[in-house]
Amino acid sequence: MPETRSFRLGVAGPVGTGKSSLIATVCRELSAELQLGVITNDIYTDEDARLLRSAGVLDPERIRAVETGACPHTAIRDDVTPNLIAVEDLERDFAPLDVVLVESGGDNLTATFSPALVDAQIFVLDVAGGGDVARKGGPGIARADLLVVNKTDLAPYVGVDVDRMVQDAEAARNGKPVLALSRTDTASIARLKEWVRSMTYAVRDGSHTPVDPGPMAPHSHRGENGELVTHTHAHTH
Ligand SMILES: Nc1nc2c(ncn2[C@@H]2O[C@H](COP(=O)(O)OP(=O)(O)OP(=O)(O)O)[C@@H](O)[C@H]2O)c(=O)[nH]1
Ligand SMILES: [Mg+2]
Repeated sequence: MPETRSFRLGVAGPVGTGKSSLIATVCRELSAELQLGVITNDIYTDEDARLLRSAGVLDPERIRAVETGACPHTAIRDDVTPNLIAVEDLERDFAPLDVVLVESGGDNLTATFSPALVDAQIFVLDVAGGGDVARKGGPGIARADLLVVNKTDLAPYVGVDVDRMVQDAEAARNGKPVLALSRTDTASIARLKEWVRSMTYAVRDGSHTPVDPGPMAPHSHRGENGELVTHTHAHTH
């Protein structure tokens, strides 16, 4: 890997499952040990970047927003150029960076990163989305490098059995790791930290091969006038 090339780590998952919070946790836990940068993708705003800057866990200049103006899949999968340029600019401005975290705009269960943009990816679900979500599958759930079941502290309030949800997720993943996470559970945060650290070294020494989680199902979005727009995305590999 050239001197200026970081480990690029994607974080995707449905709206509000805790992607920004997870990135803030990684920054808080690892910024003393690794040189970090963050790129956020929001459809219309730079809200996530502002939220992360105000969390005070990383030099605000190392957090940049890409405003995609389109559906999140386009920006992280079909036309990754704006994101790639943002990552490379950050790597150049703060060289050498160890890890650049890229947050996808929140969407549904189908959005995953292209391996042209990231070396590895985390897919984030939360218990509040329902215990059966893990069984619904999809490329992120089945094949992301790490699946996080977040907000386990909320499980008693939403009637979700975390162990069961984790087992369902494991069954869908063919041995790939699943991490039950909560910001109130320090042991789970330690496991997240260890996963990011070991993946950083695996990418650096070439022992990790980026995997494409695979194509997206056709899906729909509300258009600007409230109309339903259904489309698929080209899939090239
Ligand atoms: N109880 C609880 N709430 C959490 C946890 N992690 C995140 N949250 C809350 O969940 C909400 C959404 O978190 P974000 O990190 O903004 O989620 P996101 O996935 O980045 O959201 P979008 O970018 O809008 O898709 C916020 O109110 C967080 O405070 C957790 O471990 N436990
Ligand atoms: Mg966010």
